[in-house]
Amino acid sequence: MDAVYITGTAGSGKSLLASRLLQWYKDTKSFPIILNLDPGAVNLPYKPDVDVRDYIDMQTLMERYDLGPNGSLVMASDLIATRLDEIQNEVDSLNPDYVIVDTPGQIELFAFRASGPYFISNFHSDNRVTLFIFDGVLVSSPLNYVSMSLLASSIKLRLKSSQVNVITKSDLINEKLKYILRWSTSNVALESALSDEKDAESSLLSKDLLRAISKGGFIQSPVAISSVTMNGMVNLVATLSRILNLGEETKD
Ligand SMILES: Nc1nc2c(ncn2[C@@H]2O[C@H](COP(=O)(O)OP(=O)(O)OP(=O)(O)O)[C@@H](O)[C@H]2O)c(=O)[nH]1
Ligand SMILES: [Mg+2]
Repeated sequence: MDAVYITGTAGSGKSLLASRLLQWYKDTKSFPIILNLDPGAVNLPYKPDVDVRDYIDMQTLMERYDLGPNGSLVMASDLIATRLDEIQNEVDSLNPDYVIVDTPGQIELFAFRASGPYFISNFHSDNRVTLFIFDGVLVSSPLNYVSMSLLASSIKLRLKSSQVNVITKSDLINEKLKYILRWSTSNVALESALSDEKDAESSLLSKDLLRAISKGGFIQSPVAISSVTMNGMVNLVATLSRILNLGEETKD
């Protein structure tokens, strides 16, 4: 069983992509399942096969500990790791080829607290890969692109997993996609676009950050997709297969 974790900022398209990957793998005659790890999910575009909400109930947490919506989300995220064994057993009993893991919308609760990294390193699978989603609509300026690359690097540092960066909603950004893809493959093009920004201080800081993450080997060209038109999905699935097939040596 291979595990594909889908991470990204709130509303970036994690859940819809999870449902599209599920269908893609089903169409190729594999047996995929979706594990929903978002205790705060209200409406999902798929029916989870295994659901953390069966183990952690936000409403009960709010009432029992007199918490507001944010406090209960923090607590619920911290509790995910405590249910790892039960979730593992439920997934194993289904014996899938792929488990697609949809993670909480508030990425800081999953990646920057202890629970998410603990879950990923202790949940057993043959191979694993993490997707980090760049919301295409948010990365259409060079300054935002660098900020998002920085966030992608810090998620990689925290989750210690092979990572594929993905730009979603490519159908909404049409022309701009070509610039984003140029920045993603050429630091020279990105620095030149940063130089054209009016905000000189942010531009300079972004160039420094870009050089730092580039030097650390964190720069990685994202795969652009649309979960609406399905453009780019072939590339994404091929990239995932390559990493998953490489196996053990790419895990960390
Ligand atoms: N046009 C377009 N819309 C998309 C795409 N991917 C997601 N969306 C829309 O973006 C919104 C958010 O998508 P979700 O899949 O719920 O995003 P999420 O990251 O799971 O959101 P949270 O879990 O709430 O953080 C929904 O209205 C989706 O229909 C895409 O590729 N193209
Ligand atoms: Mg979601």
